[in-house]
Amino acid sequence: MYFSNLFAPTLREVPAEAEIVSHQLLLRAGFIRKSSSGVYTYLPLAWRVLQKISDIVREEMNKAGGQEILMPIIQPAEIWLESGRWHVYGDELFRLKDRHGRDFCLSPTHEELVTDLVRSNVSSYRQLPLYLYQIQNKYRDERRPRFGLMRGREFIMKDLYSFDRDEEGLNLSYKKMYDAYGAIFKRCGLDFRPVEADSGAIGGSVTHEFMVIAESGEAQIVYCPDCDYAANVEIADCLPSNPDNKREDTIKAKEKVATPNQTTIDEVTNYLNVSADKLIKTLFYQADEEIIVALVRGDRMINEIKLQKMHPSLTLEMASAEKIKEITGSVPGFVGPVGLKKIKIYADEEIKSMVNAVCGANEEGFHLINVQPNRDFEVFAYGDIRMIEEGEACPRCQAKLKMARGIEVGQVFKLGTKYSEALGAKFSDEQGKEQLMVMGCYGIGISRTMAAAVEQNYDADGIIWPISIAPYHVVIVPVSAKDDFLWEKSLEIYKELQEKGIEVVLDDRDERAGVKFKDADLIGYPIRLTVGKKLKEEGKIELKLRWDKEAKFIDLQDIAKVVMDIIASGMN
Ligand code: 9G3
Repeated sequence: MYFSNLFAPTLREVPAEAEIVSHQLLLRAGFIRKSSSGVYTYLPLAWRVLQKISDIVREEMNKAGGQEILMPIIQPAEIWLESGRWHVYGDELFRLKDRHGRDFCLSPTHEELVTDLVRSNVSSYRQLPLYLYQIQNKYRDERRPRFGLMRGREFIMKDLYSFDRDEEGLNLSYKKMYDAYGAIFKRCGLDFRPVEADSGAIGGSVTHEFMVIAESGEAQIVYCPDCDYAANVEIADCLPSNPDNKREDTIKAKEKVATPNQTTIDEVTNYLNVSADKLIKTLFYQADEEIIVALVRGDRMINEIKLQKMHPSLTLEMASAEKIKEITGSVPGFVGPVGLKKIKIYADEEIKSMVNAVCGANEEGFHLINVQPNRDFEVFAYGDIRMIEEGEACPRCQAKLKMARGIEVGQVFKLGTKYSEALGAKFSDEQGKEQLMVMGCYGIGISRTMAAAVEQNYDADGIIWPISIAPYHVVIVPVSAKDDFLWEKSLEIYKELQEKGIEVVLDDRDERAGVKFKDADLIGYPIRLTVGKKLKEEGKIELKLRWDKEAKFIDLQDIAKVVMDIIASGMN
C-alpha cells in the first residue's frame, strides 16, 4: 500500500470530548471517525485491526466447536415479550416499528433470537451440544456514550451461545469457552485477567468477565498477587473485620448529643472525637416502590449490587431528600436507624459486632452515641453489603488483595434454562423424555478489544500495535522522495516483502523524513525500515521496532528474513 493512497486522515489536535488515550489516538491516527454520539466509522486501518482480532476469535471459536452464523440485527418484539424482557429494558433498547406498525428492536444481544432459532430446529439429544456464534453489530442506546469505542451505542461483538443436554454438559462448554478466551486475549497480546463477576439482570448463576488491566478501565477489580483469585469488586466477598472497639467492655446507655452542622463522617468523627469505624452510615434507598435502609460502618462504602441481591428490585436508587424528610423528619447527615418504623433495615455484617456506636438522631443538629444494634434498632437482615478494599485478605489464600481498574472485553455466562424455559426450547433425551436445553452465552467486544489494546500499548508518540493485530507489519520510509536510487531500492524491498506475504506500507510522500517518522510512530506500525544514505555507503537498511528506543542496521539482503522472523515471533 502506498501511503499517499491510504485513507488515514491523521489529526494534529483531537476534540476535547476524547478523554481517554485510545479515543484520542484512534481519532488522531486516522483509524475512526464519529458519525453520531457513540457511533463510529471504522476507517481502513481500524478495519484491518478489527478483522485480525475477529480472525483470532474465529479460529479459537471454531477450534472449540463453534459454528459461525449471522443472525438478524432487527428482532421482532414477540420473542422479547415471550422472554419477558421487552418491558425489562427501558430506553437502552433501540425500538422501531415497520411500515405495518409492528414492533421491532435493534439487537443489543441475541439470547431470544438464537433460542427461537434452536427451539424450531433441534429436537433430539443427538444434536447437542450445539455452539452457534456470530460476529455482528450490536445496539444499546447508552445514556452517555463516552470513551470512543469503549462505550458506544453501536459496537461489534462476537456472541456464542451453547446448548447442552444438562448441567454437566454446560460446565464442559463453559470451561471450553473460558479456556478459548484465554487463548484469544493472549494471542491479541493483551495483559488480561478473568474475574468472577455479577450475573446481573440476565440471571444465570456463574459468570466471569475478562478484564484488560488499564487505568482508564471503568470496572474495578480485586486480585490476589499469590493465587489466581480475582473478582469484580461488585461481587467480591468481604469478611467482617473485628474492629478494636470490640474490646470495649461496658455497654453504655444511648445518649443524644448536639452536633450542630456536623453532617459528614469526617465532621462527626472530629466533633465527637471518635474513629469512623464507630459510626453507623445510614443510607435510604428507593427500591421500586419501597423505601429500604442500608447500614454500613462509617469507614466503609456500600455495595449496591450486593444490596440488590439481598433485596431484589428492578430499580434501586438513593432516596430523595424529600423522601428522607418525610420518613425521618430530618435531613441526610443526621439520619440513623433508631426509631425508624416499618422500614426494612439491611445491615452489613460488621454492624453486628459494633459496641457504643454513633449514628444520626433523625433530628437535625443531633446524633446519638452509645447506640447498640438490636437493643436500639432492629435489623431486618444482616449480610455482606459493603465494597471490598485494597489490602483485605484473599478469600482463598489470605494474601493481601490488590485493586486494579479493568476494561471488560469478554464475558462468559452460565444461563441454565432461563431462556429455554421461557421460550420452550426442548429436546427428547436418550429415554425419549422431554428435557429443557441448558444454555450458556459468551461475548467478546471486538471493537472494544481494539480500543483496549491501544490503552495498553501506547507512548508519547502514538500507538504501539502488538504484531498479531497491527494494521500493517512494516512501513518503509525513503528519507528522500527525490533520490531515484533510494526510491528504486525502497520499491525493491516493498515488492520483496509483499511477495513473502508481509503487510507493508511504502511512505511515498514528498515529505521530510521527520514528518514520515512522526506519522509512522503515531499509527504504530511494529516495524519501520528507513532507506537512507547508509544504503549507498554500507548496503544497510535501518530497522527500528516501534517498542524499542534504538534502531539497528541490517544488510539489504537479510531484510526480508529478519522482518519475517520478527513477525513470526510476535504472533505467539
Ligand atoms: C438489552 C439491553 C442491554 C443489555 C442486554 C439486553 C447487557 C443484555 C447482558 C448480555 C449478556 C450476554 C450474549 C453475549 C455476552 C453477553 N446489556 N445484556 O442482555 F435488551 Cl438494551 O448481553 N449476551
